[in-house]
Amino acid sequence: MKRRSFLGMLAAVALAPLANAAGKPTITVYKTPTCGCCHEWVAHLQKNGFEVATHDVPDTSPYRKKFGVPAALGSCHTGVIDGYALEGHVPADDIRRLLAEKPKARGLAVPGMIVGSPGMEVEGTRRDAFDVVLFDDAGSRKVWQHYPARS
Ligand SMILES: [Cu+2]
Repeated sequence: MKRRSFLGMLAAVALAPLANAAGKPTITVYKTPTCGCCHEWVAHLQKNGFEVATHDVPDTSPYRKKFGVPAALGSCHTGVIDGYALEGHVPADDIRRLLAEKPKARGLAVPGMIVGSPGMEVEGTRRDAFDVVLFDDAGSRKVWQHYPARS
């Protein structure tokens, strides 16, 4: 076997847990059945190349607990991909960067419900400024990406 194809094979094996048969990374999302903005966030992810497996649950807080999302960073839905938690309206670009850089962390969160964040767009309305927060189990919080307000 040529060294090059062997390395290619290794890369394919390393990426396997990330991707489904179609080669798209899959995000598992826990949301309540009546959450409209959760649905819109899922649509945003799908539009941006992610496969999404949604689970309607009566309450998302047990999932936050299960996946290590602090209550203070809570929002309306909790997603999981490749061992990372995704809380709230996290933009697809930031998830892609998370999967590429693989920082030592528990996940990304956009706490609360920010007007103008992906899935929370209101036509004819501003976007509020918000931060995507990288958090870990030891209480560290870092700004992964800042989004300025937009009128
Ligand atoms: Cu929401």
